[in-house]
Amino acid sequence: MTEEIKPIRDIRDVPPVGKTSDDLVNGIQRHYLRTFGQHKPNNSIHYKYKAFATTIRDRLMECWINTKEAHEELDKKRAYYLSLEFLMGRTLGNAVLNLGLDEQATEALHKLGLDLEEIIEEESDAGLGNGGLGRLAACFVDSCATLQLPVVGYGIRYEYGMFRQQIVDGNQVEEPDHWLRNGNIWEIERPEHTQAVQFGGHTESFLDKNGVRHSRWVDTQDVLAVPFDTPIPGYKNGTVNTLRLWKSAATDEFNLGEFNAGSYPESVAAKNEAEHISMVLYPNDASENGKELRLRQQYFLASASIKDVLRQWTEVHGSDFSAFAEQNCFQLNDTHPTVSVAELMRILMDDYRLQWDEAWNITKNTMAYTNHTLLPEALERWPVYLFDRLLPRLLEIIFEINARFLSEVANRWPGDLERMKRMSIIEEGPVKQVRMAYLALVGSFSVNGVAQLHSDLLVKGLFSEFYAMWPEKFNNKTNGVTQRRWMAWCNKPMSKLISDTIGESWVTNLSELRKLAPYADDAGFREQWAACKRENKERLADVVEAECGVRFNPDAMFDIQVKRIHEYKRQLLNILHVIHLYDRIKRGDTENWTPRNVLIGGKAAPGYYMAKQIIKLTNNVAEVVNNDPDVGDKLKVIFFPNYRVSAMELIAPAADLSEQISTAGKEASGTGNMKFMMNGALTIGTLDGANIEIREEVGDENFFLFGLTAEEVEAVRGSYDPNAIIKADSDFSHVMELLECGHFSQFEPGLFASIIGAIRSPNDPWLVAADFRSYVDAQQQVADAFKDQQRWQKMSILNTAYSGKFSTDRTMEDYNRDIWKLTPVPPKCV
Ligand code: T68
Repeated sequence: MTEEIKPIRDIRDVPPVGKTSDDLVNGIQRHYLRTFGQHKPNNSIHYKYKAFATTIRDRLMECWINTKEAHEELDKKRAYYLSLEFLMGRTLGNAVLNLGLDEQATEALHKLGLDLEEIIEEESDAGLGNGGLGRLAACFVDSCATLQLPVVGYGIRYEYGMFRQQIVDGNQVEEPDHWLRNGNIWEIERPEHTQAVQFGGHTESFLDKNGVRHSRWVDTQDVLAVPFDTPIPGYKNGTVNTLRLWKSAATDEFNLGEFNAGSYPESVAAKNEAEHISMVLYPNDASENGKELRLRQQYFLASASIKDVLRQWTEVHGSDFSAFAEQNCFQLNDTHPTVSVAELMRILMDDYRLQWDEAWNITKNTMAYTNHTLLPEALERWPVYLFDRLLPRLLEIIFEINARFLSEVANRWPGDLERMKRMSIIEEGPVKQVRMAYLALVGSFSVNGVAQLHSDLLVKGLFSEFYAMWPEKFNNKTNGVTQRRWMAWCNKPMSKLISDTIGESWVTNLSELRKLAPYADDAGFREQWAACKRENKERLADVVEAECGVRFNPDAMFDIQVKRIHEYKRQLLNILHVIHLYDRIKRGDTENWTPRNVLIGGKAAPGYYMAKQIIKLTNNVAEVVNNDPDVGDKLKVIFFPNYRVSAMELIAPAADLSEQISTAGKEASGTGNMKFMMNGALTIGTLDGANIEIREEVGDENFFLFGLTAEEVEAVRGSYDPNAIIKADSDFSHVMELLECGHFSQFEPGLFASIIGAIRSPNDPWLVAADFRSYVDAQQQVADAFKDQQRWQKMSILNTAYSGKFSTDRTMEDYNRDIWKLTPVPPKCV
């Protein structure tokens, strides 16, 4: 008797996994026993987390396969989001939410004596990003899946993500973030799609058999790029998109080819060099430091991702690239993956023998570039010598792109050599540099900023000469955040109240929140709203007490500034205000006082001295304020350590006041501002980045505005006299006296000299002193408004109600309408 053999051909031949709580219980038990080999009950949460997460992952697999098949079969246009950073945070809770398994999961875990929140806490954050730019990429892929857009995220699978921040004696200490230590349930290795990436070597030119001249890149040292895929579920729609992250690995030749048998240990050690590429995320959010490893990372991502896309293309279309640009779009997340422009040219010409013009037409109609900063020091440049050593063939191509581009400039502005110098992709000087932003501008069909003001300033300033040449390339795409994570998941009490009041459609159509506006006038609703906020504040207060040993009174205002520590973001201005409040308390000026809890959090780049000083100052001020019996509950201050995505999930829902106080014209957009607004916080802010649009949406009367405008900031330079400002303002003088007499550094006099010097410097680019008075006055308006809780709750409700614009669903629709032009693809047979 021969048994019938049933090969696994299709996921649909396998019985589907059920979605009842009992199905989940069975799944958890089965994985606990059979996948993880656990049989005795024990106290460790580790395997319970893994068994549960695997059970949830099972429910994504069919949809993942169905989505991929639909994309392949339809063979429609696709977009690729190329980003050195994807700041995903935790995956489990979001997967449960998007699968619509919230209730069943809670019930299943309850039946097993487990608690969902406790299990969720076991997961490490995937901290593969610095801040806004990386988190934006994570929100984008979430929204693309919800909109069923065929978009793949491509990034690097860093072994170590953003460092863990410890505070020791008030100072930041960085600890490596080995986030993969306990494994990662969510990734699936795809060794079959490994790509080789070349480095080093040199170029040769040769004639083919038809006598046509070509180039090739030879004697290279190759590194393997191994893809790991993470599922990105849409919200209750059967779509599961893919985030593909590359890990570097040594090739076999790396070990054997270059070393003789006598130096085996050395040859194995050489593996390291290859494996270093994906080892660690660079923790600088603004200024680049020109490190070779960083350029290796950038090319590694660009090359592996483009090859992966071309592999899929040629499987279907062979070497016919005539429709490639119509069907593919690469969105470059800042200049970091911009070497892609040259890499696509190289492959099309050297591997597929396309002529320059043909390859260039494809390339420049395929690439789109997003800029995230106006700070000139953050614009990437790479030394030509480094490019030449690491990527000689790419440098040749960049030179050729530049030569052709400059001849266009010369045709347009004959004889204007200075303009050519300014616009050249290659910057002349003692060390020649490749200007990556210019390469991106020349090589893309679309260039966008991330908020209206930012996009306007780009075309007026930094990129004005390119705008004069190609005005049609430039556009704005105001940022957003995903309301699934930043409301539905992280703020359960408010989400429930909102859904009970206006229905659930806001989860996929955030503008529906407008329907809440009339309820702002309903006292009963305001009371319920306040109760939600209070519950969230209590939850945060408990964590703050456990982490920092300071008790926040949940009735006091929660005044919050969390973001990377940077001078332009002006955490210092916030601290000056805190010192001013402290000074008032000490002077007995506390009539009609509004008690506040001030929370500041964020990481400083490890080499950024001033940012680290600001952390130390915050901690020292907190120490004095929190331990002064005269102060009591009137004012508490803490520095929240190790700020990260999962911390924000706790913090945003608990905020009353959102601090968005950057020097106008410096913050490209901000996205934390949007999370706070959505969660019913009021903003105190400058006319900077997306604050402007937030204020437009919610109305002037529901926003606390202060400070110079971007234009005034530019105008004040040259005549700025901070010492005169301080002298003329007795509140400010008191604050400076406290700082300067060493009140917050009693055992280390002079500790804050550099901060004091920066505030008093006529060259302070961030104009802290210029905005002090207007900030303190606006803070007084905030305090007065908070006293009137009816009014405050009304404003809070309206902030949520008018936050609809700031969903990444809207942002992605904008990108798709103007740049990508993709057709949504529903998965096969849902
Ligand atoms: C941020 N940029 C902007 N950069 O500062 C912020 N940079 O205004 C904006 O909202 C956000 O991008 C999203 O558009 C960053 O976060 C980086 O993190 C970064 C990382 C490496 C190198 C340079």
